[in-house]
Amino acid sequence: MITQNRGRDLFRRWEHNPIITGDHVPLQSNTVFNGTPVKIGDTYLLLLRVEGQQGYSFFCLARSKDGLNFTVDDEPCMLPAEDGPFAQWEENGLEDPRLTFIDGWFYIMYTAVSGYGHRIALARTKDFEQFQRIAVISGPGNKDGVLFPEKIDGYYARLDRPIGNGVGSIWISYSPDLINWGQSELIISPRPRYWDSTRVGASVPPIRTEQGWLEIYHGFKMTSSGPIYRIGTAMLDLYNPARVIGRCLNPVLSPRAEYERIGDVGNVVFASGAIVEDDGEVKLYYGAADTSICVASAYIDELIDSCFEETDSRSEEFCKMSCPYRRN
Ligand code: BMA
Repeated sequence: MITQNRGRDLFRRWEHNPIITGDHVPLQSNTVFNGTPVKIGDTYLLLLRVEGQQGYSFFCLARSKDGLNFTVDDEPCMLPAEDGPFAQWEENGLEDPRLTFIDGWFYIMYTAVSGYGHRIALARTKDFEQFQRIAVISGPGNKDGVLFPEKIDGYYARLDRPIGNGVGSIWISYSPDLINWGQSELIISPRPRYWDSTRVGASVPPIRTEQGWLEIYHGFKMTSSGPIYRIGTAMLDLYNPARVIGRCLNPVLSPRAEYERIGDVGNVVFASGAIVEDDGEVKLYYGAADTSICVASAYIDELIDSCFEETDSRSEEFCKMSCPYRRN
């Protein structure tokens, strides 16, 4: 599908973007954005964040045979829990799901929102009909949880974005059972001067490549008219993903199209998942202006190269620049 190139972005937008808007959702919805994809055989599923007219979000499923033209199911597939241990943490909605297939299950890391703030929660499904909630797996002030698709050294691993002192950075944590998480380490910080100078967070569950774990992340820079959310790439060591071995200098996708510039929250491109096709094409699904869902595409080799361009990014010097607050 690689099509429209706006010149300055490595990712090429599909010419018929946006692929899903509130008009495609057969429910009373305000907007739909930040969907996470999975491909099962020749069927693409997109788990969508739908914001209802009331103002809080929940999840719906959309289906497609080509990854471009989707039909949204008639009923939501996951609503905020109304009773039980999750209800207190989901009373303001479910946001930004990220899907990872591991050990025969599709795991969904999502943001549970309550009056106490954002927490990362974990659910799973085998068939996208029955969804089991597993646990709330972070304290408040944390979101953008993405699960690695393999264990590292016998442990599950995740990236997330806790806020400490107002600084949002990407951290890594490990778990023996997906419930208890620890050994947390800061790995990617905002970079002064750059497009991701104010805040960064994980976006797409890490993609295994020969060069390492490719992480497609988001970052923003604050401006006098608010943040501009862009998408970038980083490469993590395959065996020790706490070690960042590459990071793009330039964003790989920035808001430029009208549907990315204008919406409920303008100047936002925000990815939550990607499909790597057999020929190396990466279809990136992203929310545009918190109002619609779009797709853009690039080749995996281009994305790998973007992590290493224009700098000897494997050097110690680079690693310090990537994460200035880290001590080793
Ligand atoms: C982030 C998340 C996303 C949202 C983005 C831009 O913090 O809340 O859901 O798309 O901001 O508003």
